[in-house]
Amino acid sequence: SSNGGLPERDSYAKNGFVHIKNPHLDLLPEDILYHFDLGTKTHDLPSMFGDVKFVCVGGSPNRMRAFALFIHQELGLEGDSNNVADICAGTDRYSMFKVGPVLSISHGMGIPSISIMLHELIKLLHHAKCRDVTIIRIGTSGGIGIEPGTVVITDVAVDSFFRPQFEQVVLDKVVVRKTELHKELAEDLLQCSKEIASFPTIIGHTMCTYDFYEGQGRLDGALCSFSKEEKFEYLQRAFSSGVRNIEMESTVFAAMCHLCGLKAAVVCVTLLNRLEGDQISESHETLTEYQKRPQQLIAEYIKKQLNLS
Ligand code: DUR
Repeated sequence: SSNGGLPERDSYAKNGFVHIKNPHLDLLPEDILYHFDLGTKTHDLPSMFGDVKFVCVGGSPNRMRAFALFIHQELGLEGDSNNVADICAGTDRYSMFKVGPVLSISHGMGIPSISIMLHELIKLLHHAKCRDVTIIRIGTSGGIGIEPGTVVITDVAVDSFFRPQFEQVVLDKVVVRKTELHKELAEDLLQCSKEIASFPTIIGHTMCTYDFYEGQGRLDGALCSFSKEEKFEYLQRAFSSGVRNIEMESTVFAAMCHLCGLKAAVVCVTLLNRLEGDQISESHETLTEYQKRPQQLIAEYIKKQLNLS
């Protein structure tokens, strides 16, 4: 083979480049990544981002800044780690930080928000000619039948009907896309967690919904149109089908990364056990500690990949 005997990448990008499945894009004289406040005419994207190998995304701008600072420390990089600048400072939609080969970006809450970010991120990686990029969502979630603080590595992202698919409305048609994630990457991450071993980590299905309250069977929203019994019956059925946590971004993340040939994983900590309640009532300190767990796991994985540990 032409790639030095390495295994074929199957659906993963040829030559390691991302796939841009849009014939119209080449016709643009300039591509403005509006929500990042970046563009192909205004910024030298290859020199800014060409060396990126790991992209980590998560909901909150502050958490993704904290992750960038943490990675800076962990990789033992030069310079003032307190001085990591927001590349997207020109917009308050998303925040972006770069430390060596690691890009850390916030995506907000929910499918529409992460989807907009991913369109522009994938185009950015394309314009910058990045190769062999691994992308990981590090997030929070509600657990089903597992101890709060458990980290769930997603094998398959499923929708509210427990189907491994994402439905995108395109014009007035529904396009159904697979929500496959990278199996080997999930296994490698689980192996890393065994080496750290300071918190429980499992592999399981992740359910992705369009809402935090009624959409996740919560009884404590402003609206609730079902009984307590119906809630438990639904969550039990989710558990029986293999779902271990619920969040709001994984299906579209898996679908888009898969189509564009990015090696992708979803790693979320559970903030509560939904069979015990709906409100997130742990102390601020406990929640902060929980949210560091996916970061520690990914830092370990990145160090291993870079031969730093
Ligand atoms: N999240 C949930 N459900 C939970 C806990 C966390 O969806 O029970 C995730 C998804 C969303 C944000 O981005 O965190 C909502 O708090």
